[in-house]
Amino acid sequence: MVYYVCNNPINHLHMFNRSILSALLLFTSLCAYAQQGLISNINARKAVSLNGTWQYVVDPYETGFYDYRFRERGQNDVDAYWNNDIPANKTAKKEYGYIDKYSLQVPGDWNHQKAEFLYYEGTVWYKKSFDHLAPTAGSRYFLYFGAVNYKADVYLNGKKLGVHKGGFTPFNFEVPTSLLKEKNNFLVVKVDNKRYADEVPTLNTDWWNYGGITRDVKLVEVPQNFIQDYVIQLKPIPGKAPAATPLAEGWIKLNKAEPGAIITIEIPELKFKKQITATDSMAKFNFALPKLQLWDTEHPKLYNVVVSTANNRVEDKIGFRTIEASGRQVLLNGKPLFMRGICVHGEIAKEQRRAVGNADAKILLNQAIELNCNMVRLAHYPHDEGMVRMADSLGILVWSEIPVYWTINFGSKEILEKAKAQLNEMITRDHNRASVIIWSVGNETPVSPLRTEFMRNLITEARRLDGTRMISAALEVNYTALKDVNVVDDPLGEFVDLVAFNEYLGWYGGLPDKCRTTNWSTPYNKPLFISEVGGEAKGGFSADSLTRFSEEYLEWFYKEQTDMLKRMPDNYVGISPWILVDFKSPKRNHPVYQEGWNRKGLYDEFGNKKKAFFVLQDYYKRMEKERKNDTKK
Ligand code: GCB
Repeated sequence: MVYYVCNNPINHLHMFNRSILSALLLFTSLCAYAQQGLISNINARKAVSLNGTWQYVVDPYETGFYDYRFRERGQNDVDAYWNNDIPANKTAKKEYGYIDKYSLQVPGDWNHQKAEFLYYEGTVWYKKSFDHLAPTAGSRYFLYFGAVNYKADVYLNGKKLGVHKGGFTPFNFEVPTSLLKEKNNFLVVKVDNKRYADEVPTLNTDWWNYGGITRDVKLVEVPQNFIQDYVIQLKPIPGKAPAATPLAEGWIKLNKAEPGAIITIEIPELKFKKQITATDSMAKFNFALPKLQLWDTEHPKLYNVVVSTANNRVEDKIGFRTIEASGRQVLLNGKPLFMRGICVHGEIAKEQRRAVGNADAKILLNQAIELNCNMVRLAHYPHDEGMVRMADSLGILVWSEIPVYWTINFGSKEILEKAKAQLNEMITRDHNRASVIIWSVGNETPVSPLRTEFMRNLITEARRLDGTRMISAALEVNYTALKDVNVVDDPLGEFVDLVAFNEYLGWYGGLPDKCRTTNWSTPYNKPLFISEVGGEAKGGFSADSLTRFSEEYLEWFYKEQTDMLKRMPDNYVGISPWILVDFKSPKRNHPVYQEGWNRKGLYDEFGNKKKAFFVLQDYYKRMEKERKNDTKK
C-alpha cells in the first residue's frame, strides 16, 4: 500500500481519500475473487483429472485480455480469449483460436516443451475441452490446480471463476453446477509468469522462472457439505518422548457449519475409532491413541487414517511423531536429532524442467539418500505434494519454505498479505505430513527494522496456523563482529525456533582455507543450523584445487568445511549444503563453466557425482555413527 506525505489541509483530504482508495484497492484485489478454502488431501477426493494435452495461444501483448485501448475486455467480448474461439459464421472475424498444432502437456512447465518457450516470461492462454457426462445430483464441483506459475485467471464456458497468484501452491474455485455442460466444457486459464517487484518472489531470484500449469488439474466432486481439511497429530510433551499411548490432538474442518454433525476418526490398523461432534464448521479433539509405532527416519511408519461424516469420507496415510526445539537441541520423538541435509530445487536438471509428481520426487530423494542424508531443505518454494508424500514414506525430514527471497519491499502490507497467502496454502496442504518438521518464512532477507517486522509477522502467522512444528528462516551472517568468530546475530534469531544461516566461506568469502581459523557462534540460546554452504564446479572439469570451477576446488572446499564443522558449538544440529544437483539459473553467465547453470550441485546435471559428493557423503557417514553412539550413552 502507498502512503502519501502531505502537509496542507487539501492535501490531507487527498491523503485521506487516497489511503481509503488504496485500502479499497487492496481489499478489492484480494477479495474480488477471494481464494476459496483450500481442499486438502486432494488425491483422496472423487475427481476427474484434467491433466493431459491442452491447446494454447502465446500472447505476449495480452491481446486476449485487453482491448486496443488497453482496457480489460468485457466478459462477453468476442475477442476475449476466454470466449469460444469458433467464429459464429464464415464472415465473422476471429483473430485467435485453439488448435492441436499448438498444444502443451499439463502438468508441466512450458519452457522445456518448445524451444521458443525457453526464456519466455509472459502470458500463455491454456484451453482444455472436457465432457461432464454424468453429474451427480446434489454434488458440488471444484476446479483444483496443484500450482500455476505465477498468476492464473480461470474461466469456464466464458465465465470467470477466479484469479490466483503464487506459483507453487494449490488453489481451487467452486464451479456453479449450472455452468457445467454435459459436452464440450470450455476451460481456459490465462497463465502469466512475468516477474514483478511487488510479487512473491520478486524480480530477482537465482533460479529458472518456469512458467505454466506446472502441477495437476482436477475437477473435484464433493457433497453439499464436506470435510475440507483436518489435522491429526501427536501433542508434544516438552522435552520428552511421547507417552506409550500418545495423546493426539487436532481438528476437522467442514466446508459449512453443521452443528451436531458426527465426525468419525478411524485408524483401522490400531483398531481405533472415535466420534466427535461438530459445534459449527470446526470440531477440535484431543484423545489418547493406542500403543503405536512412531514415525522416524529409520521407521517411517504411516497409518491409514479415515475421517468421515455421514456423507463424506477421506482417507490419508499419516505418520505420528513429535518435533520440537528444546533448549539448544532439536528433539524428534524426544531424542536429539542431527540433520544430515541437502538443499534441493524442484527441477529435473537432465531434462531442464520443473519436477512434478511421485516419479520425480523419487529421483531427487534417492539422490539425497545416496548422499546419506536424513533431511532435505526444499528450496526456495513449496515443492510438488508428491515430494513431501514421498519424503513421508522414505523417512526423509523436510524443511519447507515460501519464496520470500532476498529483497522485497518489506514496507508493503500488500506484499505481506501475498506472502501470508502462500504460507497459508503451503501449511494447509502439508500439515499432516510427518516428514515436514520446519516451516521456513524466507531466505537471506537483508537486516533492517522493516524487514524484521515483516518477517516477524510471517513467523506469528506460521505459528498461528501450526504451533507443532519449528519455524525458521535462512538468515544472514555478521562476518565482522569478532576476530575469527562469525556471529549469527540477525535480530530475527529472537523469533525463530531454529537459528539457521547461509554460510559460504571459501566461495563467496576468501578461499576454503579460511575455514581453518574461523569459528561460528550465535548469541541466541537455540539450536543452530547451517541452511546453505557450497561452491561451484563444472562436472568433469579437472584442475588443481586452486582453480575455481574445478572439481578439485569444490572437493577441497568440502574438506575444509567438514574439518571446520568439528569446531561447531554444542548447539549445532545440522546442515543442508547448497545443493543436490546443478540447476538452471539465468544469473549464471560464465560462458565455459556455467552457461546458464548454477554449478553448486554435488551431482552435475546429468546425475554424475562430483568429487565433493564423496567428501560430504563421508562426513554424513561419520556423523550418523557418532550421533548414534551419542544416543546410546
Ligand atoms: C544463496 C541463495 C541461493 C543461491 C546461492 C548461490 O545464498 O540462498 O538461492 O542459489 O546462494 O548459489 O549463490
